[in-house]
Amino acid sequence: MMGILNVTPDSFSDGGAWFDTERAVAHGRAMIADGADIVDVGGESTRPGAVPVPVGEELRRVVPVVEALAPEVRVSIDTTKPEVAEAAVAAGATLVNDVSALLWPVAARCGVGWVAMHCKGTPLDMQRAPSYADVVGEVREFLVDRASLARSAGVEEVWIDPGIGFGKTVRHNLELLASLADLAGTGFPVLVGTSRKGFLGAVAPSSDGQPAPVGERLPGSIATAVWAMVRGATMVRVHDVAETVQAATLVGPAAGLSPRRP
Ligand code: HH2
Repeated sequence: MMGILNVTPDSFSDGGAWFDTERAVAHGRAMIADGADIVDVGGESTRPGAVPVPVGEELRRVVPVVEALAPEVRVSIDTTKPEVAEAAVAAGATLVNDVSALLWPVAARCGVGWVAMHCKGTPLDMQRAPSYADVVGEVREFLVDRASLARSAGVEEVWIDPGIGFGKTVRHNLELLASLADLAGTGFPVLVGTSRKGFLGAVAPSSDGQPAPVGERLPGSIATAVWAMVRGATMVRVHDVAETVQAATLVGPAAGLSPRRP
């Protein structure tokens, strides 16, 4: 289980909640207590339309939080900037979570793991009519290509992630979730992040018929996280660690999941 720690003022679901360093560290510790195996620290929102954060500001947000948590839990750094990835590794992070899928040379140089996530476009433009001839095939081909490059460059631990909500329509997200076994079949461990994302609210609207707002997406977040695990994801990236751990603990034995992976 990867717990999400957004040290940002503007993340789509919890912007501002953990922007202060002390509050962020306390929330990281709470997620450890709830069962997070990895805490994923990010200092820049990737929500649709998000404007990039200057490198100095991103460093200021994440480095003290990584430093504080790294002695207590495995920390990943959610960034697309080489300078931030390197500084976070120096502060104790051992995994680079990269939504641009371009930072494998940094992971190779630093001797840490790397997550290649698929994104069509950039957060600024990714939701402007994304289209694919074959979303599952194209995402798989892209990820295997990047993951193989990383392996050849010497990165030993390489994860792949379909990038739910990143340049995808609701239908694309559902097709990718339905075909996770396909990604798992590549042999690379799969990470999936559906937590609180917009497609959950679109598929299962509120009682007034409107898309369910962020605060009403916990059931869908848990259901899709458990689904992902059952269909082959080795790790899920979630905001609500305790709730997802409880669901996985219940479903796990019936589905033949091992309690903690990796
Ligand atoms: N989703 C988000 C951010 N980083 N990394 C991976 N590997 N997979 C994901 O699905 C993923 C990710 C978006 O969620 P969140 O961090 O909660 O929001 P924001 O980008 O607005 O901070």
